[in-house]
Amino acid sequence: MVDEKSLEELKKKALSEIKEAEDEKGLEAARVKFLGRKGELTRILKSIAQLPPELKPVIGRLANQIKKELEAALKEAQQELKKKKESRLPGVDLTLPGRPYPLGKLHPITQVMTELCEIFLRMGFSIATGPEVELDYYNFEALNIPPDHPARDMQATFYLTDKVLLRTHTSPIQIRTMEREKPPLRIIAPGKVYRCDSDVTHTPMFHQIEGLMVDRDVSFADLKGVLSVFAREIFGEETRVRFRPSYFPFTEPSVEMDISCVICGGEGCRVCGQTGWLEILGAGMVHPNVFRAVGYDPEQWVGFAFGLGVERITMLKFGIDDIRLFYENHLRFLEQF
Ligand code: FA5
Repeated sequence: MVDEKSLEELKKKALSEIKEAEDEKGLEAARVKFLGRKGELTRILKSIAQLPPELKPVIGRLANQIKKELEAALKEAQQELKKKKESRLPGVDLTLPGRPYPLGKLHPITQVMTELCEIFLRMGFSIATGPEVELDYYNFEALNIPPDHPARDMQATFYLTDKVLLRTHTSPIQIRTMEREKPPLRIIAPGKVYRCDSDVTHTPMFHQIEGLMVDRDVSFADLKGVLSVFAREIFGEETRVRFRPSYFPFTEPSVEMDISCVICGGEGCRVCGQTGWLEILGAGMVHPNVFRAVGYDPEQWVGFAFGLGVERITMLKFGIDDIRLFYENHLRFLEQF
């Protein structure tokens, strides 16, 4: 016979099965089991008529109340399932953490170019540019290197025609700027240059930054001052630099500036050719013939110029012993900067 206790147990069982149903099929099975035509609670409700009269109202009321509770629980569970289904897109698990986006970065050469330019901008230089496909006149002749001059062999040149070439240095921008502007001036010219060269410290395309300062009383001491400040800013206060006499047809006197090799600490290695020093730039006082070529009076104007190799500086800064790594574009190399 049905009593209050067995009804409470039935309710407990039914509620827990409703709660545990994982999908609509499971929920429907629970409904049929307890509230279907032959369901456990339905059977009890039908048998109430046969109960002794004193039990009928108590059991009847309880059984009906449980029926309502189960119906409400079923409805609620159905809504929960629906909500879950809506938040789930096919094949997408929204509970997984997001994938990090790989961030792009500037190439190490671009980073160092920018840093170098900023140092000179702080010293009052402004930026000038020029074409990479250049006339022989600007790359050589106006720079005091006439045709057949042996100095042309210093820079293995890619010629496009007899008179047109890929610029071998940024120095033609000196000429183009002086043709355009009147002195005094103070410019830097960053850019790509090309030479038929390839080994651990040379690539066929590389970057230079040209510097040019022209005024009435510029001296060699100014040149040394500007370049020493630049070296200390980029490599640190304790950097050792040395100036060696050199030769460029467009400067007189000419020098090359070396920096103590940071790869071997000055001991000698394959990068510095066992000397302990690495050449990073060429410089000098502007040759009077260059001033004449652009129509400046060499009696009135003096100036200094320099041209530095950006790859060399980047190698020293980051301790890289093969220049070709910059242009092989392996992500494992590039991601370190
Ligand atoms: C010149 O190119 C002169 N125009 C520099 C100059 C400008 C002198 C103004 C005086 C006045 P040089 O050929 O030495 O000079 O090259 C300058 C720097 O470019 C070198 O110190 C070196 O750091 C770098 N360099 C030269 N060739 C290569 C190459 N193939 N790959 C990478 N860097 C190079």
